[in-house]
This record gives sequence, C-alpha cells and structure tokens, in this order.
Amino acid sequence: MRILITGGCGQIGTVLSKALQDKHGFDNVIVTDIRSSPPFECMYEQLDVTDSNKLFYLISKYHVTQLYHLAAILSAKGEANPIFTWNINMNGLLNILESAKNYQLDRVFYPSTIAVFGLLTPRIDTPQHTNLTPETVYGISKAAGENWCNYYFKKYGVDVRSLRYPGIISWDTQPGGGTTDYAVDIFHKAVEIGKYESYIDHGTRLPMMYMPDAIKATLELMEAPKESIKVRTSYNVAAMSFTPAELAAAIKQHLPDFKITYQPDFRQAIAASWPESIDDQEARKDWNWQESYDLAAMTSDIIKNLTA
Ligand code: AKB
Repeated sequence: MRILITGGCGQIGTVLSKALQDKHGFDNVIVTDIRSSPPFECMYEQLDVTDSNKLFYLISKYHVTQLYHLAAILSAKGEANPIFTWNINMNGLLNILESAKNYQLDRVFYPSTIAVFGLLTPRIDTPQHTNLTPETVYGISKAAGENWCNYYFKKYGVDVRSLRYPGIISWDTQPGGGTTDYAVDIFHKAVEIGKYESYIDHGTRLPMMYMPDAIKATLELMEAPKESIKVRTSYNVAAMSFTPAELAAAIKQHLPDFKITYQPDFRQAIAASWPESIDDQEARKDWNWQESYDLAAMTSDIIKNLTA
C-alpha cells in the first residue's frame, strides 16, 4: 500500500500521517502540503492541490494506491475569500477524484464536516439524510464535494469514503481557520495564563471529537470492507457535544482558578447555524463506530499532556 496525503501538515494531517506511518511503514506514506518543508519527519513533497499535473506526477512517481485528501480552507478563514476557498476546496477535490479514476486507485478518503448543515437542518440529533443548506463557502464546497464523491463512486466505481467531522480537538497540533478552534485554544490559554476570552457565546452547543477518536474513525472507515460502506456521500460521526461554559467547567475541575469571558464575533453566527448534536447511527451500524472519549476523559488527557 502506498498512501499520499494532501494537507498533511495541518491539524489532522500531522497526526493522521504519523498514524499511517506507524501502520503502513514510513516509506509508504507520502506527505504533501502547500508549505515548503514539513514540521515532522516524513517522505515529503510540496503540492498545491489545484496543480493537477504535479498531483498526477507524484501518483506515478510513488506508485500511490490510496489518497487521503485533507487540504482545504475551513469555515472562518474561508469567509475572507469565498472564490479562492471554492477554488481550493472544489478544484482540489476534482483533481483527486480524477486521479483516482485515471490511475485506478484502491481507495480515497475525503473529510466532510458538520458545516454542510445549515439553518434549515434539524439542530438536535441531526439525521444522516437531511437538508443541506450551509451558510459558509466552506460548507457549500463540502456539501458539493460529498455529492461529487457519490457521483464518482456510482459512475466510475471510485471507492471514495467520507466522514462529516465535528470540531476536532487536539493538544499537540493547532487548527487553522475553523469556527470550532476555540475548543483547542482554550486549553492552551487555561494552562499558560489561566484565562480565556471565547469568541463563541457561553450557551452555543456544538458537536466535537477528540483527535484520537477522529484518527480511529478515519482508519476504521478506510479499513472497512467495501460492501459495508452504505453511505457514499459522507457519514455523520459523533462523540460529544458541549457549550463553551460546559467546557470551561470541565477545565475548572483540573484548574480551579481558570476564568472564561465571552466576546462573540462573526464566528458566533456560523456556530449558531450548525447542529448541537448529531445522529450517527448509520456509522455505528455499518462499520461499528464507537468513540472512546467523552468531555471529562478528553479534558483530563489534554491537561495532563499540556502541563507535562
Ligand atoms: C471548522 O470549524 O471550520 C471545522 C469544521 C467543523 O469543519 N473545524
């Protein structure tokens, strides 16, 4: 198996690349990203995902059999430049799908997001199949991307698999440009300076997942037998949901002097358009999804690691 990852130096890409190296061997994982050099040890190539020639060249050069397409511009950052975001998110994906078709790759992973949902979607226990009217260009591109994945599967037999990630929380890698980034930043500020000003209001509940669970879900989905994958747009996956106030209370259990204040900005409206909780029964039924961390277990693990 030869794997190529795009966006491999990002928040999820960094951790996923290392997990894939451990599983499949260092030399079998080709990490790519827009930056000129990687922040960790890996087989590295610089790649702009809109450059299809370079992508096709790398696939032939390394005899790639699987692609993990993580490169994307996220919800908050994407709003600053909608057309640029659409170009990266959409044309990047189309290049990946075309290369999977032309080189007959075994499998492709495409991350989607809770940002595909919008104000017309039921916000509690959001169903797998429901209204997708996203409010951000990131959400629009991911909703379209899910449908492209389904199209390439049905029309060309490309085995592309996808998850709708909730906010992903990590302590050793930083997110870049998302609405849920507050839930990462808060831990660093709590440990470093004992206080945090949240740009999301105290009562806004969002679905979240700890990084080890996100990696587990990704690897389990990619390893599942082909016939068990019934959803070819993107699977809902859930682990926990909380508000900034509940997260602050969980942090206070470990750092009693921690203080949180609230100064909502433009990201509040994005968060308010997303679900509070997700119904992920199909993932649990089709490929046995089961999370390992709830809010308390995640908080204690992150604070242990950051204080160490
Ligand atoms: C974001 O906030 O944009 C991402 C996401 C939920 O996809 N973390």
